[in-house]
Amino acid sequence: MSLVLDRSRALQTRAEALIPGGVDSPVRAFRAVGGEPPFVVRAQGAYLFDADGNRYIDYFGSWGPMICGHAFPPVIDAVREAALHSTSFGASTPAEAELAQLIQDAMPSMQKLRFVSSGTEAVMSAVRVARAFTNRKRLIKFEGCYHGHSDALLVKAGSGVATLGIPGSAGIPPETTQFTAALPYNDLDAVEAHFRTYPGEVACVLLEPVVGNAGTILPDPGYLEGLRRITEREGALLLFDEVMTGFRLALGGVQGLYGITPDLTTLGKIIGGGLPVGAFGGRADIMDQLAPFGPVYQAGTLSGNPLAMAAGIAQLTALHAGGQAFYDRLATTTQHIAEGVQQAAHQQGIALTTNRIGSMFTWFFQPSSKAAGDPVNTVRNFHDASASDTALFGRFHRSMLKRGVWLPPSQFEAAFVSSAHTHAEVEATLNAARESFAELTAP
Ligand code: KE4
Repeated sequence: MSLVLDRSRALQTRAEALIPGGVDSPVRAFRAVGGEPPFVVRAQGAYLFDADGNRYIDYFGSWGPMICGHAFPPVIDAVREAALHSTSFGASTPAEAELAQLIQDAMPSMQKLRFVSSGTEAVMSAVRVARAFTNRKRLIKFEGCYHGHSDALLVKAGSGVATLGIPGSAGIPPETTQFTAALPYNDLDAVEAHFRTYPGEVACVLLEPVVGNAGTILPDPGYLEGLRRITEREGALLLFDEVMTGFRLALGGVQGLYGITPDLTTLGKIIGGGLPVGAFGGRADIMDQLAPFGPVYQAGTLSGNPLAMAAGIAQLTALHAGGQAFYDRLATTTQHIAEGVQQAAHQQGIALTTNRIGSMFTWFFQPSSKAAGDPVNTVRNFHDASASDTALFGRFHRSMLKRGVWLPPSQFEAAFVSSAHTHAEVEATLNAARESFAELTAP
């Protein structure tokens, strides 16, 4: 069985002549999994369709935004209607405060917030305001966490940096990252030690409260509470980067699930309904440091873009209406998919363990340290994740792709399920996995 990708191959050749690697974001190039990336021409519900007419069940959902499935009618209608009135004004619009209210209703810690056009911008801006508010320089991040590609944060990052094995990145002077410490996730002692070494110098501790960019990794019981306690004691700010988890795991994000109030939060992906939106926000006394009234400069031509606001309002309105029942259904579908494949792997002698929470999951190709019955969430940090057999993951990815299942093209990414994934997609995915495992173990 092989995939016909003739038109995608020709499109790749054309793209590479104009765009580095033929991609606008490195992870799309399939470097970590091998094979040729299909070029997508349209998507609907749980499905992607490529230039050669192949159909795939989508498990990366534009890397998170498509929680309601592709071409979600309320989003499409809202964007179509907004576009009739022009596509950008560079002036304030009613929609910005409307979307901000939908966010604040779900995450009351975001007393004030500002929209930007990407998650990278959101985290970069939040770090700047944290440094200004505390008058401190040092940052603590965690290995495997990815917070976008701003210079100071590309230190032992996850996602594409981990995928491509880039230690940081070229082009970033060491002077820029000298104040950024990357500590092991789920290790409070390491955080305590850093504060002992640099008392009064740490502006903020930032993390993905549930990690997605090393694959899915959950906080140990007490970990987030410990970070909150330490940062409060030390006068440092706690920044939850919920660009991926915001509105993904619950209406109130990880901070709502775990009952932790961060000082700052960053969002993206879902709040834009697939259009370019990021947001950063938190305590009003911190956010009021921002221009035009405060001393911290931050700006953006397309920040609060009317089409992006319309898409975000439509998607978040649907999520608010769906409530907990929406997220419960997502979690149930995800459990069937993640655990069904886990079981098939065990039955067919493939070493695989699953980390899963809500509609995020990752199959790590490594032995499960738990009994086969409950092989969930045994990978606790990036070091654990790095022990995975990435070559085997690559073979699995290629095998599933030709069977019409498109997984995120990296062991160090989270997979996502949408409300458009139904029993039919679950069964098709399990069948494809069983056939793929048989192929991987064939003599
Ligand atoms: P963007 O600048 O890509 O919109 O957001 C950066 C970002 C910040 N924080 C978190 C927790 C994120 O997950 C991201 C971006 N996530 C990756 C996927 N793991 C984006 C995919 C890509 O780089 O193409």
